[in-house]
Amino acid sequence: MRITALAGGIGGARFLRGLRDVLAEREPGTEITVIGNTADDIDLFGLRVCPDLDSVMYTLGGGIDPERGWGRADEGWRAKEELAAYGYGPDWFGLGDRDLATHLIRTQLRSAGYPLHRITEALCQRWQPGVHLLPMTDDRVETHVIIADEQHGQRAIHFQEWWVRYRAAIPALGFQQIGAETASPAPGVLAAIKDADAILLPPSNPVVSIGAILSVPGIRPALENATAPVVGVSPIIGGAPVRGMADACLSAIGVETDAAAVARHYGARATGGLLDGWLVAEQDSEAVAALADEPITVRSRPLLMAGDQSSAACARCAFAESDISIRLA
Ligand code: FO1
Repeated sequence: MRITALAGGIGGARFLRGLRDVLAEREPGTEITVIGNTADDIDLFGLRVCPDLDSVMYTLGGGIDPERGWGRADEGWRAKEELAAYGYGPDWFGLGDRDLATHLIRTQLRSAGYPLHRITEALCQRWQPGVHLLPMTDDRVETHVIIADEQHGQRAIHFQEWWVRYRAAIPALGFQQIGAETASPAPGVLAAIKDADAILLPPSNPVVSIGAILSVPGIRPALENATAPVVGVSPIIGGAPVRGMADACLSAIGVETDAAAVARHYGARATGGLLDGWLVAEQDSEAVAALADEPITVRSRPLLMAGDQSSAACARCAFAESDISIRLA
């Protein structure tokens, strides 16, 4: 069986680890392809940092710091301290000593002309994540956040500055995926969608993660025309994002922070959107009734992931117990 998932960072990575473990037990031999968001990527200190690809690679490869959900376990910060001692910024983005090795290798291979999908493949040789991790594109696409500016009315800052430096506390007037209009899906991305037996939208940020992946020309139409059912998992539980600040992103695009509103934002495949199935947390079971008029199979399941076991349970719900999985069987 072939499963394809679009994923952002921390929440998506934890879900995918659960999915991989559930499928290894229930559907041995299943191939999982992850199309990773690269619009969070940033150039810092001359290095190319790919946060969402690295969160998936480290989380599934066993190298992640479990509390942070990003960067390496058992990390040191000597290089960061030294940069700060030189007064060499930015100091708001922490590059750990172990994590630096990944960015040094990626930057060196990039300078040698290797495309990001090949570099990601090379880095995954060490981590063996148990999925085929693909960047959404080999081209440069970056999410920039439009904020108010006293002098110029509006200005754009890099997503990471908004997210990490300002903790998304500055109201976002909009998001732009810079470069998306001329980007192409990375080799293998469209085939992974076309050949999938099931396509999953994990509980990643619908705007700056899933939305960024959909901004790459060709990817949204491929999903709309895919033969496989598309099942999404709500990133909103009890009216709030499980982690991260998806509410700050959703409000910026005029979408309510609730499980039904996000499903409507993705749309039903039968009416030109993306979803055949939508899983909401038991705390949001009212979303099942709220979406009754949408041609989407909606189920409420225990989705809250805390620790490895529950992310496996969440994935089990997302795949093995929904009506969609029965159609898949
Ligand atoms: N997130 C933070 O909140 N603070 C940081 O200093 C930080 C550093 C960092 C370094 C490498 C990396 O791969 C991720 C890092 N992140 C940090 C997380 C990152 O901002 C988010 O994982 C994604 O961009 C959003 O999903």
